[in-house]
Amino acid sequence: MTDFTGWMQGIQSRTEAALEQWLPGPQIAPERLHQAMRYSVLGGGKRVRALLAHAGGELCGAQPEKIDAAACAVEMIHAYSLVHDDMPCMDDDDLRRGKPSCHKQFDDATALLVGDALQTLAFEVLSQPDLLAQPLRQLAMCQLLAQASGSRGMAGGQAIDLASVGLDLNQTELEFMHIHKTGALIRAAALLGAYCGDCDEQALSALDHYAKSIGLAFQVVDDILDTEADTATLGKTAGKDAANNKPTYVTILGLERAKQLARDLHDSALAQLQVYGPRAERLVQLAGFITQRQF
Ligand code: GRG
Repeated sequence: MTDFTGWMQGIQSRTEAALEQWLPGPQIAPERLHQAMRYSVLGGGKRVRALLAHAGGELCGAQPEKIDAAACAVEMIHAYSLVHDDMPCMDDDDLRRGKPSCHKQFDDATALLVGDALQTLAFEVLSQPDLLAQPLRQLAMCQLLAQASGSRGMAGGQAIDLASVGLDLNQTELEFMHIHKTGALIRAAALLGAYCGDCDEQALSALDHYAKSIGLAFQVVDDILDTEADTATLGKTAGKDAANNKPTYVTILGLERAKQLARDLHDSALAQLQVYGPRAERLVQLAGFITQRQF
């Protein structure tokens, strides 16, 4: 096995190349929309969801070329969510991935359309006819991504988030919001990678448990970074949650208990993976990366 950093950079660059291919060129009409889509997707982001898709796929012996499609689809949904989240009607943020957010660089209407078009492009990628030899499995993958993104997944979590401003949520309510808002897509990323390979029920269940725990850990760490890191490091506005009077793991638990929770979730994520040995190594390394990241 290569080192984790080398593996990560390899996945990041192959994902970038695959996204580049899927996104319509900047000279293709309507040029401004395609330029804004490319602006929002390419050249930024940690690609955590693509990494999860590949690590989940490795657990199940999937071919990297197949996983690329799942990774691109999830990254497109993620990019759409960031573009819409930054708009004035939602979180109203001017900075994303270290540059002006899409509606600042272009305009509100374009940003709205960028999100819409990225969402449908994700399903175009995932439904391409020659992706898998098992069409029913591929249909299940489309269904999984749709559920993870929709009102019982990410969009629902966003609705709860918007409604929770100024409220005193308890930890259970906060967890419910994050399981939907960020956790659902993170879970889908790992499982979609696995579906590209050949997984038995036990491996899928271990991966499901891993993805749920690491999805929550991702959010706890995000809350910690929002209080501890600076805007330049994050590439987005730091301290935004406190400024917006939003409940976070840090406001509910305090910094030290939030850090302990991230460690506990990390350990829980790995609990069922030991039996898979080297096949699960990337998942193990990725859990460490997600919980120890600085941005
Ligand atoms: C608009 C339907 C709709 C949903 C938006 C996920 C989301 C819901 C909004 C993002 C707001 C936010 C900052 C959430 C915290 C966790 C998170 C998703 C951070 C951004 O993800 P990273 O760190 O971003 O993976 P990069 O840029 O690395 O891809």
